[in-house]
Amino acid sequence: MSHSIEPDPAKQAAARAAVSMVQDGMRLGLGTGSTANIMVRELAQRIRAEGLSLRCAATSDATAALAESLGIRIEKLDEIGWLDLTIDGADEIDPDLHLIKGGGGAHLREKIVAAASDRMVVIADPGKIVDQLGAFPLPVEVLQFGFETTHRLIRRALDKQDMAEVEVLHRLKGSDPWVTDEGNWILDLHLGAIEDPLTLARSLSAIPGVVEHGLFLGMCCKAIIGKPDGTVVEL
Ligand code: ABF
Repeated sequence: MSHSIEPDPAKQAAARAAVSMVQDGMRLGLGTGSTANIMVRELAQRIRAEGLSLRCAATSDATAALAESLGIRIEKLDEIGWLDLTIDGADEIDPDLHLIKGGGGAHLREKIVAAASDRMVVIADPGKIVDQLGAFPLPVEVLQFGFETTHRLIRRALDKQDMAEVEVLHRLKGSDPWVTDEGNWILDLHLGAIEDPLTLARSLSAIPGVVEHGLFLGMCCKAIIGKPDGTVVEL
């Protein structure tokens, strides 16, 4: 007997609404995380039911494996070149559709894929909506080479922006460093609130050794928020 776990109805509603935007012939970016996983399953069903012909790139090895297991062929982003639509999850969404992403550790590839897309649509449950970004720790992917130096430079950048209290924690998996799909490590910045996301983003990007941070500013064109009753709201 198989025990299937019912997906969260809010995430499912958001995922289904986003998949309804997909049209035959599209080039798609497939996001990462539990909501994106539901989206990949919904997409596989539509492909099977309607015989859609799509070209798909994935934002993580995990998403690629899931998609392939459901019969969706995954190509390298560079083979496709440019994407019509990327559908991805988020950790926080503010009123301007600025995002924190990377709780799942995939924000580097997620940002590259989103930047190569005409449209990036975020799917989420209502718990992801915030007035101000920052309660969710901001992930920063950092090269292993010179890791402690990069850590110190991030610390210094935060101090200069009056954020001396912010904890900067090396993300672990058990007692080992969390390793991203690109072989890097992650620092999580426990900011509490981000007063000026753009200045913070610029200062982090300016540090050698920082590969990518999880602030997605001005990249998302629409957020589809599913509700537990199965309806959605678009922001
Ligand atoms: C990815 O997965 C992320 O960038 C974000 O960290 C996370 C959201 O996951 P979930 O949908 O499981 O909340 O999209």
